[in-house]
Amino acid sequence: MVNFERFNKITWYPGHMLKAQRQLKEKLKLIDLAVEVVDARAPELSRNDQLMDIFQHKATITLVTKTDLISKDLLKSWQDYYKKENRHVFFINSSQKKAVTPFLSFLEYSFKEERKRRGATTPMIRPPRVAIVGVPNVGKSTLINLLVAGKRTQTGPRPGVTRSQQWVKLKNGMELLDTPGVMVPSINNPEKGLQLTLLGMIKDKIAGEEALAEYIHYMWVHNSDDPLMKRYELKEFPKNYLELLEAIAKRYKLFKGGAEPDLRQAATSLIQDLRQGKLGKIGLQSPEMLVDEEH
Ligand SMILES: Nc1nc2c(ncn2[C@@H]2O[C@H](COP(=O)(O)OP(=O)(O)OP(=O)(O)O)[C@@H](O)[C@H]2O)c(=O)[nH]1
Ligand SMILES: [Mg+2]
Repeated sequence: MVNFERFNKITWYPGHMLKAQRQLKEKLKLIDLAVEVVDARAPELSRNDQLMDIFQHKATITLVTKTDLISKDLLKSWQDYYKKENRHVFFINSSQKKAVTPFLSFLEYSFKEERKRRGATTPMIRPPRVAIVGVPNVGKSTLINLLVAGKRTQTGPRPGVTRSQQWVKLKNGMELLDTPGVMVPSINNPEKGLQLTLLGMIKDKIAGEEALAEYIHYMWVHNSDDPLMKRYELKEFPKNYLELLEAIAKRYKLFKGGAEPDLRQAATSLIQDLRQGKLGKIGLQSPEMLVDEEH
């Protein structure tokens, strides 16, 4: 069992995030609609309420990305959950180019609804402007490239790829603002910090690869289904994360100098396998867990 208290509180709020948040406030008057992008593996955990406070008087829609990384059942539970909550939530898997057409229609529809709500009667004389916001690495820039059908923004499997705002114009006239991902300034719960790091939203070195490996081992102890055993050809479940890392080092032939297993390399491989979906479809949060947290 992991004692989370012994893990340090995780904080990753470099200067560029503070600047990004300030620049969003400065641009607020120009923006008609905000799209809050979150990760399907933990849609509520990957929200930044403080960032979204900036848009409290604007129309906002939530886009859940990376639906390919969770099971169909979990996806269905989240869809049902948001329907009941009456929230504007759209789900997408960025590797399916077709998925973008209904989202674009949804954006246009949301924009028209917002104008109606505000009582606007005259035609719009300037293009609608949409800010794409959220925590790092959720797929904001990837979404923009999909919508524009070209490589206009920089993307990558690391947090903090986008460092400055960038406007991108779509064929339908809409202007999208790509923005740097912004993390909450401080995460009080160490377990949540580890989860956000596993989702690639915080740099690994802050928690440390071994701590992340320990958390992955803990997750599997609590999971009956076991792709981990198959992937690493394990005969029995490792008693602790060090045993797991040793087994991975042997499986991948990761040795330091002579015969000593390279546990750090093994931890890096484990984290990579998890993120690339090689250990199965992994959701870190479900609607049921939210209910439990409330009680
Ligand atoms: N599996 C999967 N990967 C995705 C999806 N959308 C984006 N990605 C990947 O997620 C990683 C991060 O994507 P980005 O678009 O750079 O994320 P971002 O939100 O702009 O990140 P920052 O600029 O760091 O804030 C990239 O490796 C993308 O290929 C998706 O729907 N499914
Ligand atoms: Mg980006």
